[in-house]
Amino acid sequence: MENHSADCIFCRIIAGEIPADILYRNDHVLAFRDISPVAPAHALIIPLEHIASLSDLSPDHLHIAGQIMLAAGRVADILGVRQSGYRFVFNSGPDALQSVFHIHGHLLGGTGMGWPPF
Ligand code: DGP
Repeated sequence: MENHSADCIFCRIIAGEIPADILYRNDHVLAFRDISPVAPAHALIIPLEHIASLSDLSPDHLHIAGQIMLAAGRVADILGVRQSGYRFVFNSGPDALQSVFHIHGHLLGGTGMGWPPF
């Protein structure tokens, strides 16, 4: 697998070494339900390539970044929240409480939300 990190939990989900409730997969991204959901619909969308955080994206990753954004609408459809609305959030670094260092967008929906988130 391209740029697989053996000690990354999300790379291990991609490799099928750790079970997950998979919602969607294509040649570029994987989407699965968050193990600790904070909304009725809570999925994570990750690139198959190991990239630690948003801050590590380079222009070489433009295609991957686009694939992640495109997948959001597809996953929202699968979760039944495309019409009602959803939020797509990336935590990057300590202030944002990023805990898994493989880029993941949190797709959150199925309930009304507040703003700002702090
Ligand atoms: P963040 O704080 O943005 O890095 O969010 C990481 C998310 O990953 C957190 O909401 C919980 C989720 N998570 C961590 N380990 C696993 C796992 O093994 N399986 C699944 N499905 N989700 C996980």
